[in-house]
Amino acid sequence: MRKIYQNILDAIASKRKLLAVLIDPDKMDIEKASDFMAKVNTSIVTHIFVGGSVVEENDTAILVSKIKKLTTLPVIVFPGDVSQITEQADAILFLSLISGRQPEYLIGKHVKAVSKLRQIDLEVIPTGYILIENGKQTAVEKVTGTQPMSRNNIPLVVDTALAGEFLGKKLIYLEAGSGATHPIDTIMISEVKKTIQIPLIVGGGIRTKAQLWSAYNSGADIVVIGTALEDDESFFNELV
Ligand code: 1GP
Repeated sequence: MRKIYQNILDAIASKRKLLAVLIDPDKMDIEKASDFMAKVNTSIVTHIFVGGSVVEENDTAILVSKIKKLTTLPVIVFPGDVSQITEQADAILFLSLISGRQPEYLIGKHVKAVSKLRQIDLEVIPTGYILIENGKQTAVEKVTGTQPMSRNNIPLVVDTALAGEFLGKKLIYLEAGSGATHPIDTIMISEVKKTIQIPLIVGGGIRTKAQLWSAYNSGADIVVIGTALEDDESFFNELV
């Protein structure tokens, strides 16, 4: 079944906004997964992203397998590394870090991933991943050794997103970084959205319902929330 991307397109065509909760296997206590997923299932969350910058081998597979038993929502690998690919999931964001100039994160790890991907039935969704500076160094910067793009140079970010689309990416992900101090600026979201035809994901530093709605109103098709729900599960009460 390769329907995750098509379902995203269908949702956008019918003007439905999508919300992904990001679960980091390194931070989620597997014993608490049932309670967490019960809250996810009664909220407006539409997708589960699983991944992290630094995750122990097999932790992603164990967590995804557990989550799949606890929800009918699609589970998508958002990998920090090749080792996080697991056939238990429904799809993978095949991320190319197009804000950076590090060959390993533009094509190197992708080649390494193929031997695993060709053996399993995982929907592969090519994604242009754009890291924007947010006031503090993010895990993505440290792990990848790349610089984020300036949040003040919106034209360059717009051109980068469109270059990603021209390269054949199916999604663009504007990322402020996990736990970002400043979420992606609303003007940047709207300028990118105006320019690209493919769906737009926005994540990093979104902690309130107001920030969520301003991302949607600016043009985000999918918003990703991780830290805010990890830190305070009562935030789910606002997402029903
Ligand atoms: C990080 O965009 C995601 O990759 C989510 O960020 O943890 O800040 O919500 P937060």
